[in-house]
Order: sequence, then structure tokens, then C-alpha cells
Amino acid sequence: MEVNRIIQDLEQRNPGEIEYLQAVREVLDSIVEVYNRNPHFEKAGIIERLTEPDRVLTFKVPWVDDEGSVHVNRGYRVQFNNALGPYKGGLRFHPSVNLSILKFLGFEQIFKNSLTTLPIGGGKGGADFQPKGKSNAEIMRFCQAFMLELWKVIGPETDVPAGDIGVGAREIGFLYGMYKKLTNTYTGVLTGKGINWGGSLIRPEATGFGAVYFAQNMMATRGQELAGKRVAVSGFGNVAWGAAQKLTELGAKVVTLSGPDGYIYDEEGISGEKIDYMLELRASNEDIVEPFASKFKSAVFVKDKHPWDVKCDVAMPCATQNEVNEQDAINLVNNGCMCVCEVANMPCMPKAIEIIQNKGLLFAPGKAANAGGVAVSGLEMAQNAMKLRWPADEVDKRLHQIMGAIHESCVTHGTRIDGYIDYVKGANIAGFLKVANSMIDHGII
Ligand code: NDP
Ligand code: 2IT
Repeated sequence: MEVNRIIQDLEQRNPGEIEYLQAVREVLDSIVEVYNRNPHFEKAGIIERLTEPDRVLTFKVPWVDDEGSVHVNRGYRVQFNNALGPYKGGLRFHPSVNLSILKFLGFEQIFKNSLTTLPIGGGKGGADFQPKGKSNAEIMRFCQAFMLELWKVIGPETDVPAGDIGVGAREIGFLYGMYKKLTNTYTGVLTGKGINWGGSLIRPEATGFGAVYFAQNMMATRGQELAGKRVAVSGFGNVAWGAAQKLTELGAKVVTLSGPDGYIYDEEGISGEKIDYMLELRASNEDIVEPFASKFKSAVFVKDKHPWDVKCDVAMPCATQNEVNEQDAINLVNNGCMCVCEVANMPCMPKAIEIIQNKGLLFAPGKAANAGGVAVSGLEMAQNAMKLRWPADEVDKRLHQIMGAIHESCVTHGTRIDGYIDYVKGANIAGFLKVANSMIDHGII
């Protein structure tokens, strides 16, 4: 395999899909040696087959707002690869959603889901819908209209969507209600369901908790622990909330959170009622964090900036892709940060990763560190299939084990001769091998 040639071909076939090409290049750069050492991969056309989604569905989502005006959005489902199990991955509702973003997310999901040790394939979907400022009734009508198309291609043994940016428990509820009505079934077709109707305990917290467990394991490789450390967190959504909770519980101090309007710095630490307030802010549908600084005296609002110029020991980007650039990485290094743990999907730009790794900092890619979310989705599917529910401590114990196993895979496949653990390489190789070998077992299909 020649990475540059493959990327050139992909560019021609998928013009302008910047995020998708960025995600593919990262994986190919990591696996090229292993791939070329095992000619059976090339013989089976694994890369050509892996980089073309099994199918991509786009559809019209017409809906009516509270004033009676008609709107049309574009809905998507990318069913990328089902070598390991039913397609599995979230739905994103955000105005920035396009095919490139969903293909990058779906591609990453293949390897992430492989790392979880659970039988789930990779997929992603969503819509270019702006939830900001919409009423509850408008959100419901949009979700219903979206499901009127999506239901045709999903199913508990086929494709199991979940939440992502802009899709939380409320949206999953509206989507599930419509699916149930259309199919006259009651199945585990979506994860992140409400706790009263098939959801798993710990699913809302799982992405953040899992990432913190992963960061604990990383720090332990250098004899360090999270207790007493200053942690910069970005975002103020579901994932940032879960991470802030667990970090605080373990004795770390969360000093920042952020939104599209800027970031909050709180020297006293974001804990207790401040973490609860994050949920209120998020639910307000206003998408600003500035009110945090009016409510809590110790908090300062820094307009239009990312929180990567503060002094911290650990950085956990929890908002969105490409939110940490080259200069941010330099700032983190200069401020003494020792560990950057991606919790969002692909939040660090390639140049930023290069700087962080070259300076010897611990660095975890999102597909390893944030896999706890989809892992507990997998546990939700298992519970639904058994028609029972595990207590919270059982789910949390399994989440702990899974994150430990992912860390172990990264160490096994990513440790360099000088001892530095390249978690990017480790995660990509471990995730890839299982998928590629399964594709070979299934023949050319
Ligand atoms: P939420 O919708 O709950 O929160 C997303 C946060 O990121 C908000 O603060 C949001 O503000 C901000 N954000 C989103 N897009 C942008 C943008 N283009 N520019 C600036 N800020 C932005 O989503 P989650 O917390 O669920 O997701 C956060 C990240 O974690 C995403 O990368 C997601 O893919 C990833 N992830 C989520 C998992 C889950 O289970 N939910 C699992 C694994 C990863 P705003 O809405 O105003 O833009
Ligand atoms: O990016 C992700 O892993 C998610 N948004 C969660 C997917 C899932 O199926 O739970």
C-alpha cells in the first residue's frame, strides 16, 4: 500500500471531503507497516473495501415550525462496515453536518467499535438541522419526520443508531416513539434510551467516565494519578458533563469548560452544583456558556477563545472535531500539560498531534478514549436482547474492564522501541486487524 496514492485516489472519488480524508490518512499512516507485512490484506483489497461505505442514504426531512412555516433539511445514514456486527453509531444534528463529516465519523466508528471488544460494526448519521432556539414541539416534529425515512434502513440486528452532538435523551425518545409506531415493535433499535423504557444505567455518563478511566490508565504508565491535577475541559455537552463528574470524583480540578461563544475559567474548580448547571445551560438550547460566569462568582468568561491557553496538567477536548490547532498544542506544551486525552471525535488537528507527541506528552486519540460511550451502548443492546437490566455498578464495572482492555491493546500495538506509547498507532492497528481479518473470513462481498 502507498498511502499518498490511496489518498490521491480517494480525493478524486470524494472531492472536498476534507474531514473524511483527514481521518483516513491518520489510520493509513498508522497501519501501513502492518498492512504491507501481511500481503493477504492487499490481495483481498481490504483498503479499497474499507474506505468505501457499504451504503449511504440521504433523504429529505420536511417539517413545520410553530408558526406554520415549512422547512426542509437533509438527513443521512452512512452504513460503513458491518464485519463485526450490526452498523452502530450516533446521529448528529448540527448545521455543519455534511457527508464528509458523517463519513469521517462513520469511518472512525469502525475501529472504535472494534476496540470495544463488542460485536458492533460502524455507522453514523444525522442532519444539517439547527436545534438551537427550537421549541420542544419543533424538535419532536423534526425527529418524527427524520424517523419517517430512517426506519426503513435500521433495525436491532441491522443498524442501531444513538446520540451525538445535538441528539440526547429527548431526541432519542421522540425518534424511538416514531419507530415503535411505524413498525409496531418494541426492540433495542436505538441506544441512549430513557431509563424507564429500555435504556442502560450509566449510558449518559459513559463517554466521559470511560475517557477518564482511560486517562487514569495513561497517567499510571508514568506513575502519575489524576488526583490533584488541573484539567482543562472544552464543550459543555453530554460528554464534557460526564468527564467533569468523574474527574471531580477522583480528586482532579476541572478549571475550564467552553461553548461556541468562548470559555469559562474557574480557579476554584467546576464541581458539584456547577456541573449540574452545565445540564441546565445545555438544555436551554441557547448554546452559550457566558451565563455561567454571571451565576458563579469564581468563574471568568473569556470571549471567543478556546481554553487551551490556561495552565493545566491534563487537557480533555470534549466539544467537536478540529478544535485544537497547532498554536493551541504549543500553548499546552509550554504551560506544562503532560497529557492530552481526546474525548470528542478528532478534536486535534494533525499538526497539533505531531507537536504533542514529539514533545513526549501522553496523547490518546478519541477512537480509544471515547469508546466508553458506544461500549455502554453495546451493553444496552445486550441488556435489551436479554430483556433485563443490570444495576449501575455492573455496567460501570464492565465499562472499567473495557477501557482497561482498550488501553492494553494500545500499549501492545503502539509501544515504540524507546518505550513511548503511540496510542494513535496502537488504537488504529488493534482496531484495524480485527475488522480486516473478519472481512477476509467473510469473503469478497
Ligand atoms: P452535545 O451536543 O451534548 O455537546 C456538544 C458540545 O460541543 C456543545 O458544547 C456544542 O456547542 C459544541 N459544539 C458542537 N459543534 C461545535 C462547533 N462546530 N464549534 C464549536 N462548538 C461546537 O454533544 P456530545 O457531548 O454528545 O458530543 C461532544 C463530542 O463527543 C462530539 O465530538 C461527539 O462526536 C463526541 N462523542 C459523543 C459520544 C456520545 O455518546 N454522545 C460518544 C463519543 C464521542 P454547540 O451545540 O453550540 O455547537
Ligand atoms: O461517537 C460515538 O461513539 C457516539 N456518538 C456514540 C455512538 C453510540 O452508538 O453509542
